[in-house]
Amino acid sequence: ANKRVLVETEGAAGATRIAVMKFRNPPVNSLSLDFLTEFVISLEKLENDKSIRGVILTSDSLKRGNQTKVAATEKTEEKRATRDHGGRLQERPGIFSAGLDLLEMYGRNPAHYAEYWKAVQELWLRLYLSSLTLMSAINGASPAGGCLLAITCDYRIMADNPKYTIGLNESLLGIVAPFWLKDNYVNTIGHRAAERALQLGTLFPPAEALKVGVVDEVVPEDQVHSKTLSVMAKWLAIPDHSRQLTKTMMRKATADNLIKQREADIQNFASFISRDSIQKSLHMYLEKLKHKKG
Ligand code: CO8
Repeated sequence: ANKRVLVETEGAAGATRIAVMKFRNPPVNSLSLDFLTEFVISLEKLENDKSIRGVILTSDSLKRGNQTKVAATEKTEEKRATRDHGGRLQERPGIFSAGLDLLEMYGRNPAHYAEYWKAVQELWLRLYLSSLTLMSAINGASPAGGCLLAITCDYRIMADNPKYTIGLNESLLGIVAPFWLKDNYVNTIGHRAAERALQLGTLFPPAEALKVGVVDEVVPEDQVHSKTLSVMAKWLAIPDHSRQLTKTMMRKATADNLIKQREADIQNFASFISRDSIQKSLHMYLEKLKHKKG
């Protein structure tokens, strides 16, 4: 079967190893139900593997474009590029994750919305409370659910490419981030910055993301992976038990707020997203995505 999450481990067997989870869910690494299911299973395996203490989340450098898609039979590196009108190969900016899959939230029935939302909650809880040291190597656009993945991590490093933006842009789609994701944002960038960024749906380019604190570091694109590995080494020098207890101390109350009312949150999402006005907003947003093509 085609894997949507590639898991690669680095380091010798027996010694502490690091795992890299690479998203590969074309065309835009959206968090479809299948992706979420596979992701959570892979993460659970890593949690249970005593030789793994650190995990890096990154994109398998998806590149695609609005022009003619290159035939799947061509060389691997060409598959992710596109051709311009002259037939020349063009590099397209990368995508970390386009966030929740809009097609899981549009034109489906309430039972589907409920199932999907439960999977989204599960992903967030598992990541936010993970005993592993989690880092995001953000090598592409990271709106909404992409930003969610990143802000559950203990550390974020973003590629210095002004085409990449990160943030919770839900309000631009006519929807509202759930309270627990809002809390995660507040815990990351502070109340005032979150209040403004959430209302405006701000997508921050790297320099601004760094300034507001959505990411911890911005480095040249070709150094994202090596830099993440070297920061990871520093984190792994800390004893696990004290680091884990500290992480729990910082995060437990925020996660408990959701755990206490998961079912109500699911019902709330399913009824909100089913509203005609919300479905209409999503429809318009999807149309806008289609028509921005050149
Ligand atoms: N879900 C499903 N399909 C998507 C998504 C998505 N999130 N994003 C893009 N696509 C589709 C496009 O419609 C397009 O489809 P098609 O080829 O059939 O026309 C295809 O993917 C390729 O997209 P682009 O041509 O736009 O690709 P680009 O490389 O030009 O751009 C981007 C990539 C920057 C990722 C761009 O697609 C984009 O901005 N996408 C939208 C991202 C976004 O706003 N996501 C928000 C999702 S909502 C969310 O995550 C949190 C919701 C919280 C819940 C609220 C509770 C009420």
